[in-house]
Amino acid sequence: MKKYITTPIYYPNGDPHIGHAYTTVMCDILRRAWKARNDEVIFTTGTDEHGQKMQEAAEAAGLSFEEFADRQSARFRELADLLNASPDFFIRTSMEEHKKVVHEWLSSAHEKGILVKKKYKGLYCVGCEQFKKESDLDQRGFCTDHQKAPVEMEEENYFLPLEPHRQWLLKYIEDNPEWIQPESYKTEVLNMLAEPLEDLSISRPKSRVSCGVEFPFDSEQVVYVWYDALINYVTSLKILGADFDSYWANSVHVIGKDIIKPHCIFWPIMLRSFGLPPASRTFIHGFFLGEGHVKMSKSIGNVIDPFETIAEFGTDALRFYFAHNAAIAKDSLITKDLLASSYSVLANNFGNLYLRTFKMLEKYNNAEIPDAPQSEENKKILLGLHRIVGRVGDIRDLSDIQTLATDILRLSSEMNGYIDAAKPWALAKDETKLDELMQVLNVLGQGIKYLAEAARPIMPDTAEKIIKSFETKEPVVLFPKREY
Ligand code: ME8
Repeated sequence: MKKYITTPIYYPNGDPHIGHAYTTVMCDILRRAWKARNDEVIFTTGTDEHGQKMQEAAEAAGLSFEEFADRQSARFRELADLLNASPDFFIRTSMEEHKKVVHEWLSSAHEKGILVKKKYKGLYCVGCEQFKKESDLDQRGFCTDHQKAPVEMEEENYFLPLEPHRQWLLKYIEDNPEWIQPESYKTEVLNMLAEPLEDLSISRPKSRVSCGVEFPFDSEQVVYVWYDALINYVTSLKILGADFDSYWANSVHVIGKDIIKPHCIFWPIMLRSFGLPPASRTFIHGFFLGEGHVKMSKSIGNVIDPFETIAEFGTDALRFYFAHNAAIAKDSLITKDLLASSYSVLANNFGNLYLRTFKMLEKYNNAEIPDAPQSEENKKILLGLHRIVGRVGDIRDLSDIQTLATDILRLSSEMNGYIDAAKPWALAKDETKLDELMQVLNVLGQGIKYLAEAARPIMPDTAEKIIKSFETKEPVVLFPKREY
C-alpha cells in the first residue's frame, strides 16, 4: 500500500525545539514500521518560511530574509539527519515550485468566486499567526500559547468563508471516526465547530507583511502564512512526482495540539474548496513541558536542546525516550533527570541483556548462536519473543509505538530473569548439562535478535549493530556509561 506521512513544517524563526524533534521522530518510526511491512511510504518534513514572525526574526538577526531562512532551515534539516529521520523530501515554502502550487489554488478559488475581499478588524497573535477571538484568550487577554496580548489590527484582506462547510465537516467527522486521533482532541474540534465559523482571512497587505507569496491577482497582497503552509502537503507530493491520488488516499498528518484548528478546520475546508478530500488521518499529540511542568523557556532555564541531548545521550536513546515516555493524549514532562533515568533503564535492561548474551555466546560457543533442538518450554518462550517482531507490522498510530517500546523493555526484563534462573555459567560446569546450555544460548541469541528486529523502527542503529555483531562476532557497546 502507498502511504504518506508528514510532520508540520516548522517555523525556522528560531532554532529547533525538542518538540520539533519529537514529532519528526514519531513520523520516522511510523515510516520505518510501515516500510517493514512493505508499504511504499513517503515521509516529508520541512520549514514554513513566511509570515510576520519570520520577517521580524530576520530583521532582528540583521540578515536578509533569504539569508536568514537559508541558515535557519539548514538547522532543521541537520536535526532531522541527526535524528536519523531523513525525509524523502524536505520542503521549504520559499521554493518556487511551492509558490506555483499556491498560485494554482488561489486562482482556482478566485475563478470559482469563493473569495471575499473586505475590511477586517481583530486581535492578531503574531506567535500563532492567527486572529483570535476574545474567548480564545485568558483572563488577562493574553494568548494562552504565547502568553502575550494579541495586537489590534484593521486591514483589507481576502477571505475564505468557512461557515458554508461547517455542517459538512461535522458530518465528515461523524462518518470518519478515525480521522482525528486520539478522541480527546476530536472533542476539541467538535467544540470549535459547535458555533458558526468566522471567515478565514487568507491575505495580508504587503505594506505590513512583505515576507510571503504574492497574490496572483492582487500585487498589494501576500498570502496568509497558514494558507500557504498547509498547501505544502500537496506541493511535496507534486515535486516528488508521486502518484498523488494513491498517496493522498492514505495520508497521515502528525501534529502537536497547538495547531489543531488549522489542520482540522481550515485545511479540510481548503481542500474541499479545491476539490480534494481531507488527508485520511490526523494524529495529534500533547506537548512536552520543561522542569516545573511549564513551557520551556530560556529565562526559567528548563530548555532541553535537541542537539545537546543527542550529543549527550545519542540518537537512539532519545528516540526511545520519545517512543516510551511521551503521553500522547496529554502533555508530558521532559527534563535532564528523566532523560538520564530513561537512559539508565535502557542501558541496564536492554543493553545489558545484549551484552550478557553476547559474552556468554562468546565464552561457551565461539560467539555463535547454537542450533539446538528445543524443549517444549523453551519453544514457548521463543514463540512469545518472536511475536513481538510481528507487532511491528501492527503499528497503526502513535499509541502503538508506545506499546511496542513498553513491550521491548518488559521482554528484556523477562529475558534477564531467564538468564538468572537458567544460570548458564553453572550449566557450563556440568558436562551432562551441555545440551541444556546450548538450548539456553539458543533462546538468548535468537531472543535478542527478535528484540533487535522489534526495536528497529525505534532504534534503527542499535538494531543494526546488534544484528551485525552476530555476523562479525565482535560485541558492540550500545549505550556507553555516562558521567553524571
Ligand atoms: O506551528 N512539545 O510551526 P512550529 C511537542 N509552521 N511538540 C512540539 C512542541 C512541544 N513543546 N513544540 C513544538 C508551526 N512542537 C507551523 C506549522 S504546518 C502546515 C505549519 C511540534 O515551528 C509540534 O508538532 O510552531 C507542533 O505542532 C509543531 O512543532 C509546531 O511547530
